[in-house]
Amino acid sequence: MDKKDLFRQELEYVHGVPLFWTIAEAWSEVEGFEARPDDLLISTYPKSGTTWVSEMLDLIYNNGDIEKCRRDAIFNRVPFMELIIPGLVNGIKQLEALKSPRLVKTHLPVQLLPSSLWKNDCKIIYVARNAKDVAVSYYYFYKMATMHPEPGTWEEFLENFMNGKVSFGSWYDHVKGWWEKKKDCRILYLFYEDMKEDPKRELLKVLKFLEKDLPEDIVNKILHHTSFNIMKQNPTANYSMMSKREMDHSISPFMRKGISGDWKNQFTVAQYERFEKHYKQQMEGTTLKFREEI
Ligand code: PPS
Repeated sequence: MDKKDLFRQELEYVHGVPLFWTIAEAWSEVEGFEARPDDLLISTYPKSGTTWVSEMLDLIYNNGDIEKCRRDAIFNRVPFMELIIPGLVNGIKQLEALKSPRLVKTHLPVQLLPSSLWKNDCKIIYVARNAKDVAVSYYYFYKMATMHPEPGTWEEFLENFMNGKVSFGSWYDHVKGWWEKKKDCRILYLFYEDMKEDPKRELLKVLKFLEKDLPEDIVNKILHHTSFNIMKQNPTANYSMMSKREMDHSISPFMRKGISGDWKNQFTVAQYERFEKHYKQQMEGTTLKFREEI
């Protein structure tokens, strides 16, 4: 296959959810993923704090040993399960090669999760972020990460986001689907905004969920190492080890702003009003509530 064909292609639908076309092509391989009982799944809608919580978890698993966590780039330490791009990456094969206990990243909506993760009753940490900040972060990510189709203008992208016509589908379905699932499964549901407000409180929740104790000084070390400014400088956490063909940080850095409420700098008043109306309809009847700034 000609490599240039991989990039900036239209998304393909899998059971109604738009995905990178290479994932859609390899779907049976994704469905066949073999989970292990001690896998920890990190599940998020894109741009919701995946890398942040992944770095935190790798540090927890390594008792705060910073050097050990510099052994490789975050996308190799915590493989992106469903990401299959011929000649570039295969999350399923990466995971097969990892020793237990594994950290597994996914952006799949709950209904598309490979069944072995449910059969093995794997623990899951889900991180959700408010829709408007996700939309903004996703727009800049579409611009810099060429596996996505061209984003078009912000106005056009926002329209597609609202209609679920972006990679991994509807934000609304994703956050609600996983919220419902937490009633029956071992899911710790976290919010990006809570992590911004009080990272220590949220890290302690993670430790409790993992039934793990760490001394206070290690907890503080992990918090320092996972602060936005430190992660932004860390080549093994900031995606600078990804090829420029795949991610061009000169267009927009992966570690962009790392704040809550940036949507205020992007939405026009008209866009805000339209979005709010649509949001109310989409989120009607759910107990799931978001904060939009800290
Ligand atoms: S991805 O590509 O979907 O896995 O991206 P993801 O890691 O989920 O989200 C990227 C956004 O998270 C911000 N980020 C952080 N914010 C605060 N603190 C820390 N440590 C941190 N690490 C990553 C990152 O900057 C992206 O958000 P924006 O708003 O674009 O800055």
